Amino acid sequence: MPTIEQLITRERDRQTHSINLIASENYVSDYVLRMLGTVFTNKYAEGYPGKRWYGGCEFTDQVEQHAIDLAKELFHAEHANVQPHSGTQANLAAYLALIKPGDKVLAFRLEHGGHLSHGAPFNASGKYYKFVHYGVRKDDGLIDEQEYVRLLKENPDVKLVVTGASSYPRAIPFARMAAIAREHGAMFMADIAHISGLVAAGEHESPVPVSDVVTMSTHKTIRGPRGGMILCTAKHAGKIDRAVFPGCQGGPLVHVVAAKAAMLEEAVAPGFKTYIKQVIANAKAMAKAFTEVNAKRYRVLTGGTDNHMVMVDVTGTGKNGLEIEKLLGEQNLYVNKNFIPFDPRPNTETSGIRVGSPMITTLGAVEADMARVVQLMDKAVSGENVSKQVQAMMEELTSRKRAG
Ligand code: DSN
Repeated sequence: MPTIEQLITRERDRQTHSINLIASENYVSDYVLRMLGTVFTNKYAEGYPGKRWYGGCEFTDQVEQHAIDLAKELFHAEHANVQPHSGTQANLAAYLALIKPGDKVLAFRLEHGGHLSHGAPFNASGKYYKFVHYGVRKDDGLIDEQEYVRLLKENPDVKLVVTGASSYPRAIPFARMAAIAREHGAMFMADIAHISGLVAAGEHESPVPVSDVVTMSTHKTIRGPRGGMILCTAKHAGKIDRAVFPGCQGGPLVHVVAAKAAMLEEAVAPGFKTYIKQVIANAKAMAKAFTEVNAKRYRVLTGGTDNHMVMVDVTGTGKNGLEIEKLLGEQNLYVNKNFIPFDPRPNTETSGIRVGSPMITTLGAVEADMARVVQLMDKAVSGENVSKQVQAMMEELTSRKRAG
C-alpha cells in the first residue's frame, strides 16, 4: 500500500499531465490551497462571528467576517453564510429554512441537467419534500417555460421554486422565472453552483436581486475550496443562519472558510472578470470545434453554449458516454459521461458527455487551444494514441503560463 504522501504525489502528477475538461472542477491558486493547510483546522467555532460556543475564536471571527463581507460585496447580497460544507448542504439548509417537510417544491429535472439535491428520490430533498419537475423542450433543448408555468398552475400549493442546473449549457432567465414563481405565490431560490463565477463576474444574469435565497458550491467556476455558500435577503438571514448551524451542521471548517475568503479576494480582483470572459469564449470555441470536426459524431446540444460547458450527444460515435469517458481518460483527457435530455440509456452509461472550459482556461488556454483539444479528443475516440500530444500540450500551456 503506498503512503498517503506517495498518493498525493501521484495525484499531483496526474493533474499535471492530463487535460481536464470536467466542467465542475477547477485548479485553486496557491493562496487558496495554502489556507486549507493552516492551523484553523484545529479550531472549533460553532456559532457565528461574535456569538460562538467556544473560546479562542477572536481570529476565526475576523476570518469569517472577512469572507461574509466579501461575499456580500461580490454578489451584492444583503446576507451571506459561508459555512455550508458543500452545495448540497447549502441546499438542504435552504429547504430547512424556507419550507416544512411535506411541502411542495418545483425544480429542474435531474435527467435534463438538474441536481440530485433538487428533489431526487434517493436524496434527502426528495425524501422530505414533494418535488415536481420541469425540464427542457425536446426540439431545442431549452428550458420549457410553458411546462414551468403549467406545473405552477396545476400545483397551486408549490411553496418554493428552485432554479439552477448542473448540465445546462444555456443562460437561465432568473428574473423572468422568479416573476412567474411570485405570481403563483411561491418563493424563489437559485442554485448557481456551476455558474457562480460567471454571476460574480457579471457574465451571467444574477439571480440575487430576484431570489429569496441563492446557494452555490465554491469549487467550480468561482475557483475556491470544496464547499458551499448561501446568499439571501435580510428577511431570511436569521432563518438561514439557524438552518446551517445548528440545523444541518455542527462546527464550521474554519480552514475552509479561510480558503473561501481567499477565493473571494481573488474573485473581487479585476483579473477574475478577464478569466471568466475567457472561460466562456473557450467553451464557445469548443462547441464550434466539435461541430466542425464532425457534427454527426458530436451533436452539440442546443447548438452551442452561453456558459462554461458544452453538452455533447456522442451517439454518432457508436459509443456511449461511459465508453467515451473511459477511452479519453486512458489518454489523460478527462470529461464526464452525462445524461442528455430524453436519454434512452441508463445513467450508468448515458448517451452524452459534459465538457467544460474552467480548468484549461485557468492554465491560460485561449480559443485556438480549444480547437486543438477537440481534435485530440476526436483522434482518441478514433483509436489513435494521443497521450504524448496531450502531455506536450500540457507542457506548452504550463510554460506559457510561467512566461506570462
Ligand atoms: N454538481 C455536480 C457536478 O456538476 O459535477 C456534482 O454534484
